[in-house]
Amino acid sequence: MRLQVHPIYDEILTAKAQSRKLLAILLDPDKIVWESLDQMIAKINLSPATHILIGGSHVTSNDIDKLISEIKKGCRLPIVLFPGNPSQISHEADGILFLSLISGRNPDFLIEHQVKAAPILKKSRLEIIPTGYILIEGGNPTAVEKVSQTKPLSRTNIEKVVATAQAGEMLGKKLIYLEAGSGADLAVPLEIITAVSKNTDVPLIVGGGIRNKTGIQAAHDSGADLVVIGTAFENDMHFFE
Ligand code: 1GP
Repeated sequence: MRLQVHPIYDEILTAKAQSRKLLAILLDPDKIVWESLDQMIAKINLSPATHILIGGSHVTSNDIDKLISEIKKGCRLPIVLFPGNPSQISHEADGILFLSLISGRNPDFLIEHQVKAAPILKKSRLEIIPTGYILIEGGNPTAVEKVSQTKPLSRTNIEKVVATAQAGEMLGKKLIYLEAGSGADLAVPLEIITAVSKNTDVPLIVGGGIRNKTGIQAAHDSGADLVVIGTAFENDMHFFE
């Protein structure tokens, strides 16, 4: 039988209970500059990051295993998969956000990919973290919107976003991820973060379009337990200095 251990999730719960804010750097395997990987790992080690997420909406790289094992040689942060589809599963990682795109109505992203992934995950040692993934309008069409062929929730319909997050929680999701989309013009509105955080109990991840320290701070202050930074670090390795 698969031994169930949850060190990553337990640590997120502990951090939430202690109001200790978390930060993840999202790495897209397609955008890795291998020649400067060591330098990038050194920058991650000097940053306030607590987690590394690996994945993207449409990753074509076959080097996810290699990337993770290289990172592990020089960095002790937990590595969590953030996959756009089951082809991005790597047994080298520590855990996986087992995402269901609950803001959308595309069955492929609600359950089909998960059905395909389940037998693979059942045999793996990855920590599986069921996550309700909620896409919010980010001002421009983002990759996740295009790939999933779903409409994001309106930035102004806070009630609908809260109800979606609550439904996710009631369905047993252990995390809620509010996503504006990678490279979004507009990050998730702070009012939405506040409302979801006040009206749900599970830890809250927020990402998409956050490109400076003020944005990170504001998301944390509004109730995000873990903020995700992708593009800003990808464009500038010195971002956290
Ligand atoms: C995307 O939330 C993450 O899924 C990060 O977004 O690339 O805009 O930081 P950015």
